[in-house]
Order: sequence, then structure tokens, then C-alpha cells
Amino acid sequence: MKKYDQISFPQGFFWGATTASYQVEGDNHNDWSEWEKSEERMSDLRARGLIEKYGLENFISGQASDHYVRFQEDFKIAKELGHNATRISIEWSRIEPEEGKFNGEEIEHYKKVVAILRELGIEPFVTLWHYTLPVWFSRKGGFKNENSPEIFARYCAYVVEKLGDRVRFWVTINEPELYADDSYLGGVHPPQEKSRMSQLLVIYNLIRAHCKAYEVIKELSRNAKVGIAKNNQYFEAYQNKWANRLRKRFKDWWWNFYFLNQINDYQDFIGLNHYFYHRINCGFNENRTQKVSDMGWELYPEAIYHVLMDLTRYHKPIYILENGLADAKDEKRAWFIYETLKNIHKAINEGVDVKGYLHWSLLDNFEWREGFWPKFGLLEIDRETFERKIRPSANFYRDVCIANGITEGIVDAHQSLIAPEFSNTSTQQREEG
Ligand code: IFM
Repeated sequence: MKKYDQISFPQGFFWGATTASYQVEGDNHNDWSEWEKSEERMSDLRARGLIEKYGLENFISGQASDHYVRFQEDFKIAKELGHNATRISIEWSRIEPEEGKFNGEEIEHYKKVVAILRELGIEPFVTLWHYTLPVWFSRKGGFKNENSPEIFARYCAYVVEKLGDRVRFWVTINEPELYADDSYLGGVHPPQEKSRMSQLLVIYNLIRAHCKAYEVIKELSRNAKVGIAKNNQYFEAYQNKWANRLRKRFKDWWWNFYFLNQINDYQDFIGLNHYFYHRINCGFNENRTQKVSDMGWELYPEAIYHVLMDLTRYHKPIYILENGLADAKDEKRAWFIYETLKNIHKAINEGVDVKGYLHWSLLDNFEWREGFWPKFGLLEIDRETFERKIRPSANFYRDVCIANGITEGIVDAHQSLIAPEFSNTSTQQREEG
């Protein structure tokens, strides 16, 4: 008797994983590399005992995952793992290290990156900006500067002119609302401001920057598809109480839809990054937190179904550009991917036009203020030798990518990975580095 109903994804579905330049490349010089070594940052880490706990090297991106050197090896492994798509990002500070002066050698590097992906039959999704700023731009106020949209669009124009015909999918900006929150409201990322005015100004300028970049890209590359990577969360109104519904409405409006609404005439697809679920009860989070990642983030795979259903309002194809978990022991990753994919499939069955799933991340990497301890990679990286090791969950994911779905055979072969026993607590609780 059949134990499992096979699920198949639409033909031409994109399967793969994502990385971001600063988190994996190594040897970058930008606002982050300066900030993470600043006296202010060091004394904060020391005061909280985090250097003692994790070691100083945890918080210095340095060689990161050495991907700038090893990209060919990494993409060959991705190919072996059945991926037909990869999302990378271009490091703005490499391309335009001084204002208005573009570095031809660096663009050659990214041409090689795109070329190897194409050779391997892997579709590149290219992000133009993923959090880090050239030092000269951050000194001008970054995205608080009123000319920042034009400055950003000029950089985008240069990259697209050079790579345009080789890249179809462009992602202008990664997670604008998180960037504005962490850097300008929460003050936990550079430039560590805590100002509502600055946060709103940055969001306003990021909207303008995206729209300008959209126009420039479309002009230079007619077949380009352009979008952003939007971090959307599932806010559930606990017990459907009216007060909770009201709060959910506000949260949805501001966090999930505001930015997308503003740029809706300037996006060809919705790029979704999804990680979080919040069950709202009178302003408090009432999450079940039965299963959590190493960072203490709740693992609630049903959330993505709701997030996807909510995105149908835009009537645009959706690419899931990030989704994943920190799981050093690789105990939960296969289960999480399995359950997440079932929920994505359910949304597709109900008419949502999801066209791809890219897991975060291909490689263990530098998780911003947390540093290197959270392990998000399908590939584990030895921090001494930089040797790559395929995690067992990556093999489960490989079988799904190759089959373009989940078959009874795949479930049988990976049973112990996708139905593990869970402890109720995280292996390591989140530390705000
Ligand atoms: O590492 C980050 C990435 O840079 C942006 N999206 C979320 C990931 C996990 O926190």
C-alpha cells in the first residue's frame, strides 16, 4: 500500500540556495568591516562577555567562508546537489571603492562567477545590495543622503551594463525594512542609530532607490526581471480576538505590505525571504516555541503557507529567495525543509504562483552581529581549513531538487532525518552580539 502521496512542483521550478557577499566572500572593506573592529563594538562585546564566550574571531568577518576564492568549487558542489538556481550578491564596495570610480577587475570577478553558474546550468539571481556600504557612501550618510537613490542607481547601471545579458533576475535590495530597523532604529548594526526619523527616512530613500534602479535596469536589459528580497512574517491573531486582529492588521500593513505597496509598479516578481512567525496576544508574543533553531527562532513551517497566501494580492510570480535555520548539528534542517515544502506546495495547489525555492544558505557564513557561531549552511565549513563538508540534510534536499518534488522513495530514504526527535529547547540560545 502507498504510504505517501507524492508531491510535484511545477515544471521549471527553481531549486537552490542563497549567499550574500559580505557573509561569505572574505577580505571585504566596507562600513561593516570598519564597524566590527571599532572600539565601540569591541567594548560592547567585552562588557557582555561575548568575546570570552565565542572568541574574538567569531565577530570578525575576515576571510568569511573564503567564497571569493572558492566560488567555483562551491558552485560545482551546488550542481552535484541538484541545484538549478543560486542567489548571490555583488559587493558594492568592491565595484565602487571610491565614489564614481569603478573597479574593472572586480567586475571581471563577478563575470566569472556568473559564467561558471551558466556553464553549470544554474540560473543566477543577482542581488545588487545586501546590507554593506562602501565606506565613502556611509560617510556621506548612506541611505539618509537625499541623493542616495541616484548614487545607488549609478552603481546598478554600471553592474547591469557589464553583466546584463548574462543575468535575467535582479534583486535590487535585500530586506529593506530589516536594514532600516537594525541600523537606524534598534541601533544594533552600523551606524548604530536609534532614531525613528532616521529609520523612516532610510525606508523612504530605499523605496526611491529601488524605483530608480528598476528603471535603469529595465532600460539597459530589456528582458531583465527585477524585484527585491522582502522579509515577510506571519502574524497570527491569537484566538482571533478583535484586539489581536487589529494589531495583526497594523503589523501586516507596516511590516509586510508597506514597502511592497510603494514599489508595486516597479517590480516584476515578489522576492520572499521568510523566517518568522508571531502569535500576537494583546501586544505580547504567545508563540508555542516547541521547536526552535539554534538562535531560538521558532520553527513553524505552516507560517510560510499564510505568508504566501497573503502575497497573492500582488498578482505577480513569487520566488522564495531565502528560508532556513541555524542548526549546527543538522538535526532539524531536513525536517524543516520537508515541512516547509509541503506548505509551499499547499499554497501552489491553492493557486499561488510560486516559481522557486532558494534555501538560506548554501554555506555556513557570517551571521552579522552574531558572527560565525550560527550555522545556516547546507555545506559545513571548517573555520580553520575552510574545507567544505556536505551536511546530511543537503542530500535530502538534493533528492527533492532532482525529483522536482517529494516522492515516497525520498521520504523512505531520509526517514530518520525528516522525522527526528526534538528537544523543546534550542541547543544554544540567541545571543545579541
Ligand atoms: O543572514 C541573514 C541574511 O543576510 C538576510 N536574511 C536573513 C538571514 C538569516 O538571518
